[in-house]
Amino acid sequence: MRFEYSPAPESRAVVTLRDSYGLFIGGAFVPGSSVFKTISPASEEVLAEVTHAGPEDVDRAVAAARQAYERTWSAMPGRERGKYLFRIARLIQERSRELAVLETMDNGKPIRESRDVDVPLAAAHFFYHAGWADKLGYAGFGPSPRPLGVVGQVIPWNFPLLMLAWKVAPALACGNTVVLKPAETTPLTALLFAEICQQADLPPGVVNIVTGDGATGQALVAHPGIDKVAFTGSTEVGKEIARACAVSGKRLTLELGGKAANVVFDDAPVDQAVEGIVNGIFFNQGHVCCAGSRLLVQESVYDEVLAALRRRMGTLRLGDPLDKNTDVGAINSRAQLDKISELVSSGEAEGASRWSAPCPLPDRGFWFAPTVFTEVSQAHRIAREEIFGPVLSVLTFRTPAEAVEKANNTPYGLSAGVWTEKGSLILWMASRLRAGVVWANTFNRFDPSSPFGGYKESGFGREGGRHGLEAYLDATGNADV
Ligand code: TAP
Repeated sequence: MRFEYSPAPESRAVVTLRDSYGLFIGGAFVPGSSVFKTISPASEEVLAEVTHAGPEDVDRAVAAARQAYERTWSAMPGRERGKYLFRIARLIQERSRELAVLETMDNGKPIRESRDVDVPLAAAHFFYHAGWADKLGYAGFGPSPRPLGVVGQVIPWNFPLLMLAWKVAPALACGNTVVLKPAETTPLTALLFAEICQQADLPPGVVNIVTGDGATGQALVAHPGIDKVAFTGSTEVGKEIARACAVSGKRLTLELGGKAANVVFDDAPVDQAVEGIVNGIFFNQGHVCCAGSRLLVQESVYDEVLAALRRRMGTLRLGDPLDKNTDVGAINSRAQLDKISELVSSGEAEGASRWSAPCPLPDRGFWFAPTVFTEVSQAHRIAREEIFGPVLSVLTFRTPAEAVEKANNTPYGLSAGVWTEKGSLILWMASRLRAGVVWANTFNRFDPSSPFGGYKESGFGREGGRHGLEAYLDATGNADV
C-alpha cells in the first residue's frame, strides 16, 4: 500500500539572503575581483551573487591569516581559544534552522538530512574540538605540540557546512589560522558561518573565506604563505594538489573519492540490511565519498535481498528538498547530473541491467531517480569509477574470502560495510578490508571523536578524533612560530 503525504515544506522565511556577498577577509566582508551567481539546484533560480576571489584576493586573505596567527591566535592560551570554539558551536545550534534551510536551498539535499545530520554534526565538531584546545599536551603528540601556522583549506559541495566544520574546528583548536575556499556551487553556508564568526567576536583574520572556482583553490594551495594544505574533493584534483605541494615544505592531507563495498551475508536480517543499503547509497543523493556504491550480496540470498531492495526503493520520495517528507533531493549541478548520466549510459552499454525507481521527476532543476544495476561485472566502469550519484552496482559472492577479494578490488579505500549476525565474521572481515572505516550492521555513521580517512587513492591523513589533531600540530617543535 502506498500512502500519499500532504506537502510539508519548511519555511524559507528563516533565511535572509543578501543580493550580493563579498569575501570574508580580516573579519569583514570585502569586495573582490569579480562576481558569479549561485543557484538552487532544485529550481535553477538564482539565490545570490557571490564574489570570485582572484590571486590578489587570496594574497590579502593569507596576509590577514598570517597577521592573526602571529599577533593573536598562536599566542592565545588554549583555554581561551576553546571558549571561542564553544561559542561558535552554540551559535551553530542557535541558528541551526537557518543553516539547515540555507544548506538545502544551495545544495539541493533534503531538509531532513541538513536538519538532522549536517548541522548537528557541524556543531558537534566544534564542541568536540573546543574540548581539546587546552588539552593538546595530553593528546599523545609530545608535551607541548605547536600549531603549524596558516592553513589553506579547500572543500567540496556535498556537505558544505559539515566539511567546513571538519576542517576549521581542529585547525583553530590547535592554534592555526585558516583561509578556506568552499565549492563554487555551495558557498552560502560558509558565508553564513563567516557571520557566525563575527557574532562570536572571533579575532579578525583567524578565519578567512574566499569564494570562487577551481582557480581560486589553485591560487590558495600554491600560495607561498600557506604552511599546510587540507583538501577534500576528487582524487583527480587531489593528485594535482599533491604535485603542486611537492617539495614546498607544506604539510598536506587529502580526503578523496571512494567506491565502497557494502557486503551482505546470508545470515543478515534482510529488512535491516536493506535499510542500510538504501541509507548507504541514496543518502544525500549518493553525493557521499564513503557511499556504499558497490553492493556485494551472498548468492544464496540474492533474489530475496534484491526483491526487498526494489520494494523499498519504490517507496522513496523524490522532490522538493525543503519538504520534510522528501527522501531524495536534487543533484547538485548540471555538470554532476551529466557525469552521472554518462556513467549510467556506460553501464547499459557494457551490458549491465538497469532498474530505476518509478518516481516522477520535477520539470525544473537537476534530478536523477534512484537506480540499481544488476548483472554487473568487476570490469564495468560502474563497478570501478566513483559515480557520486544515486546509483548502486550489485555484485555477488559465495564465500567470505571472495567477498574480501572483490571488496578490495578497487583503487579506493575509504569505507566498507558488513552485514551479518556473526561477530567473529565481522572481525574477520574488518581486519581484511582495506578501508579507513568499516561499519558493521550500519552505514554512514559519523562521530567527531572517530577518525575518518582513506587508503590508496582515497587519500591520506585522518579527520576527527585524536588522530585528526595530528594533521594540525607540529610535535617536533620545529614549526615557524
Ligand atoms: P573537486 O572537483 O575535486 O572539487 C573540490 C574542491 O576543490 C572545490 O572547492 C573545487 O572548486 C576545488 N578545486 C577544483 N580544482 C582545483 C584545483 N586545481 N586546485 C585547487 N582546488 C581545486 O570535487 P567535487 O566534485 O567538488 O567533490 C566531489 C569529490 O569529493 C568526490 O570525489 C568525493 O568522493 C570527494 N569527497 C571526499 C570526501 C572525503 S572525506 N574523502 C568527502 C566529501 C567529498 P570548484 O567547486 O570551484 O570546482
